[in-house]
Amino acid sequence: MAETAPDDVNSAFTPRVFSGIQPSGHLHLGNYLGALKRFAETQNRGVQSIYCMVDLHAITVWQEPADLRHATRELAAGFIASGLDPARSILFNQSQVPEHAQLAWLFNCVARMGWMGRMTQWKDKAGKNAENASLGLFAYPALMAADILVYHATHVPVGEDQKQHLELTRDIAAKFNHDYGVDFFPITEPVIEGAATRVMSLRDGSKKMSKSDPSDMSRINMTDDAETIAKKIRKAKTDPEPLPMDLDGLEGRPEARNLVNIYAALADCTPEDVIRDHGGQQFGTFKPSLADLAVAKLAPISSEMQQLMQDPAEIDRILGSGAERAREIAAPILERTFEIMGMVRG
Ligand code: AQP
Repeated sequence: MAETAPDDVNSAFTPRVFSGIQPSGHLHLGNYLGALKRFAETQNRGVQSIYCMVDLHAITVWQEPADLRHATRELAAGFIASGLDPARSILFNQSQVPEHAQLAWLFNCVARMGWMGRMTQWKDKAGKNAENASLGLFAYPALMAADILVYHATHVPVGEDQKQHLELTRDIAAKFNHDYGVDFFPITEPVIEGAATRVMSLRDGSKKMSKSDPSDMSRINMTDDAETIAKKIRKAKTDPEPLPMDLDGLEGRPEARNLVNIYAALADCTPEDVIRDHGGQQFGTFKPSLADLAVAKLAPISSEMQQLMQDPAEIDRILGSGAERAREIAAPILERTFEIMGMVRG
């Protein structure tokens, strides 16, 4: 990870937060704890916040058009139900703001092939079949850099999995500034904090919880009902030992650590607090407590999402109005980028 930017590098920029989520499937607990919940907390601290359904990212792998449309609206509903207020934050759909794709092209000409080839997400998703992966999947991190820098965003709250892409965003900004002799783009700070920056699969403590995991039992979807949530937690993989009496005792026990971290993030406490209150318990006792907590926290969000989804036209209106506000910030920054690069703008 690139070193934290010295304060003076970003002092010329208004503090501004940007982040996005792909509408590539159902939202899950990892997206909620690693992203959505923290987005709402940031907004509530009064920082200018811009959040986006990154549909251009989603199509780097195949999406059925009807599913993409549904997932985009469902994701917007998830943002709002998790506490994002579209009047205070800017909430929109990436493809409605063409400046993202335009700046991404410019960054395709700044980023180096070698940088992209080293991205672990590219290697994981393209796997052994790189010849058949889309060009968009390879260039994904340059689009992500454009998403962030087209707003001169200074901070990006993300889960641990996005750390390397954020580092590349900083590299692109630094190379652009250096090549053109300007201090035009901020060196954006990743904000990766809290107990649930990497929520793991419920079936395998070494893999992150993910939309694309073929096993639905590996994740808790934000649309799961109470019974399904309880069943998935009951069946979550664990070891036969009780919970340890201190945090060191979680060493080498990734599944136990994952459940403790999930509990802490849902209860807004620390893993130490969870061990203090539940240390020594068998999973037969701890899992029902965790299931009750998860249902209590997620059920209101899921029912609000369902309610919002009854009125897709209203969701589209919210996204359209967010896109207009987003363009007011993005358009002049893109225009200035063209000028710096020497394009004649008439
Ligand atoms: N397991 C996770 N724990 C914590 N945070 C997570 N995030 C994703 N998974 C976890 C965070 O959610 C935000 C949006 O992620 P995304 O949907 O844009 O991309 P992703 O990371 O690729 O999510 P998935 O679920 O793993 O999707 P697929 O399976 O399609 O690749 C980001 O802030 C991410 O850090």
